[in-house]
Amino acid sequence: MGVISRGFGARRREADDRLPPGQYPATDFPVLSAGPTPRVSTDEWEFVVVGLDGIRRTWSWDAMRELPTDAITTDIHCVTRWSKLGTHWRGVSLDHFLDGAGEGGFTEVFSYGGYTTNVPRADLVGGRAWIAFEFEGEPLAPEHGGPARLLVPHLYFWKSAKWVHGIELVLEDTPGFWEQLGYHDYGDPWREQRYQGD
Ligand SMILES: Nc1nc2c(c(=O)[nH]1)N[C@H]1C(S)=C(S)[C@@H](COP(=O)(O)O)O[C@H]1N2
Ligand SMILES: [Mo]
Repeated sequence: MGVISRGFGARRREADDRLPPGQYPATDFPVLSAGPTPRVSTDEWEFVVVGLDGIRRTWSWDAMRELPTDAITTDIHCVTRWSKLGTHWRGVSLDHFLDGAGEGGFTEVFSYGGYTTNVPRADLVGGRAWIAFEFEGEPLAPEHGGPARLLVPHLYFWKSAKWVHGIELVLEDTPGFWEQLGYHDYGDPWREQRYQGD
């Protein structure tokens, strides 16, 4: 019996190391949407980057899909306390889109359907954020943000805007949809930045 409890104990501790404070591991993949699911076909989909210079750059679906892709294995953490460990995605690093659009400052991410969220520019570059279009080897389902969503796994999952349409670079941090309703402007799960003031 002693051996078995030690075994479970060690496994338990291993899993817990990957869980930020106050999170539990989910086995399902909950859908959290503030409104109806917009249906965006890849024919009409475009990705827009408005640089600090005010210049608007756009990519069609085909142009986006011509860029090099990354296979991403990562943990995701929702502020409602579920985390999903070891999820698999495919996407294009945001470095490809933000390069040359201006350094420093913040971004306003906007989605089809009207959702917005704010992220410092530095958090979207350096291979830490993607436009993701595949989940577990399948095209990303509409309810999870398909055809493409932002994936910023090191921040709470509300920063990973579903049905992403574009990013505007700005000098001042401007709260997005959930941030205006009291959620944290940055949202680091390891520092439990759930609400303004955390
Ligand atoms: N456009 C859009 N993106 C969104 C949301 C939303 O309501 N609309 N919800 C956010 C929240 S709070 C979370 S936890 C995740 C949920 O993603 P999922 O539904 O794929 O689990 O998407 C985030 N991105
Ligand atoms: Mo969330």
